[in-house]
Amino acid sequence: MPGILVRGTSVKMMKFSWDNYKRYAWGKNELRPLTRNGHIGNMFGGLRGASIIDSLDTLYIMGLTEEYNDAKEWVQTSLDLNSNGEASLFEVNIRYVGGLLAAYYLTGEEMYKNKVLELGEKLLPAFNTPTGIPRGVINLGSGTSWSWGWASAGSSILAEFGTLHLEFVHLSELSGNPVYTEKVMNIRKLLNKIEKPHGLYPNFLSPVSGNWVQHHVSIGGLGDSFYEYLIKSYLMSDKTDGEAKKMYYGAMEAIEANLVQKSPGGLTYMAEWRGGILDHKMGHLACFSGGMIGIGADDGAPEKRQHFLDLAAEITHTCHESYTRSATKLGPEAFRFDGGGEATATRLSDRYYILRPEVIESYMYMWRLTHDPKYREWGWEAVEALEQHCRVESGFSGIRDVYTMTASHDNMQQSFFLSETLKYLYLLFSDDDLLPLEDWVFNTEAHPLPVIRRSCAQDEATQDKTSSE
Ligand code: DMJ
Repeated sequence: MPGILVRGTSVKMMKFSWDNYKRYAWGKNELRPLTRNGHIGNMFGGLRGASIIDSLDTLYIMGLTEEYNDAKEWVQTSLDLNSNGEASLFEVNIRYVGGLLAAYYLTGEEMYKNKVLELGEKLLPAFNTPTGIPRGVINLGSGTSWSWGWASAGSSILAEFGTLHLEFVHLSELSGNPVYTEKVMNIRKLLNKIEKPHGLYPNFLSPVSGNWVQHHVSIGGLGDSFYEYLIKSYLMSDKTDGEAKKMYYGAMEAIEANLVQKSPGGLTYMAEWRGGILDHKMGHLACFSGGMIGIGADDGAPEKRQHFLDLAAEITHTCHESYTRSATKLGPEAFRFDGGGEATATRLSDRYYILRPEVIESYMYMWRLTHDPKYREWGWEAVEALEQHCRVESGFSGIRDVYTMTASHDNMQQSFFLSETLKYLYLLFSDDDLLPLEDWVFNTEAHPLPVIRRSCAQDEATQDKTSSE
């Protein structure tokens, strides 16, 4: 299937998702495509329009101009940042801050810059803890923050406080206020210093004592994007952030020594680690790691470069297997390598697929890095499966069981389907010079942020020095 045709298909899928969102859920956070209404939820603290903010860059990149203009107008006239609810710091950061930053950098529209700086300021009180490690939930009006009720002993989550760096560095760049960078550098410093079991980073940390609360390690949910942001911080700094680089390759060494496994059938996977005991399970979320290891290959030790590329390809292959081994050719939320099966969900509760991007994300990176046509073939398989099983009359919906052909839909068109899944599909079938990886890093919600060039930073520093003399 020629790339140009599939690219066109991903644009049509975006337009279909967007049109239905616009028609039935305009201004709400997500579309409920079966009941044809909007969903607000409680993740964004009263902020609205998550699907709009998450879609701005995808619409712009795809050349859906009319749709992009509608989205822009909504941000201009209706995005109200004076909300007073309880928000997930992580979700607001990756979707709203990331989405507005990307829209600004792609279009140069000052309005996005003003909005994102206004929002950024509202997030700062979350860092007012004894250690400076933010708590997970913040009231955007009062600034009060607290930990998730479900997180053990009032702890903060590694994947949440470890997934702020890219956006916060850009907030400092745009505002000229170093406070954002200081906040995330403080998190980095603490993580660098603290003792790590076998060099691993557990998922729960106390924002009060700065100690680990539990020894559960995962490259999937609760841990995932912390590792992603280490290598991407290094790349986004024009390869000047040596600390991020060191921590990333150190973490990779520990992950390889403790978590990477080979199944009897020859599939490479990342197990989870619970105080030294391995759980032979891999979440869909962990499938982003194929792409991450791929983009980190080049800057590893010279003798490890090929090894990292091979590992990235093996993990991506395993994740593709989790798709091919299901009836629908979509992958489950989590798959296991024990109990007789390989790369399949054994528990009923793990069989769902909610339009997540991670597997397609790794196809996109691996395509860019290798140009092996299999990654485009796999992307096309995913398009066909999405069309067959997730398209409903008024949008796209997640499904409850990837192993049965009679789909039971979950009635939710997640905003990350528009920001990530469809964008990565589009990029997979585009030329490499569209958002080249040398110039852009994608935040964990697929919002592109520019590499901060050393020469620009130096020029600015010199200029500042000159003007203050
Ligand atoms: C997205 O919001 C982000 O990719 C996040 O890092 C993980 N979860 C979803 C997509 O699955």
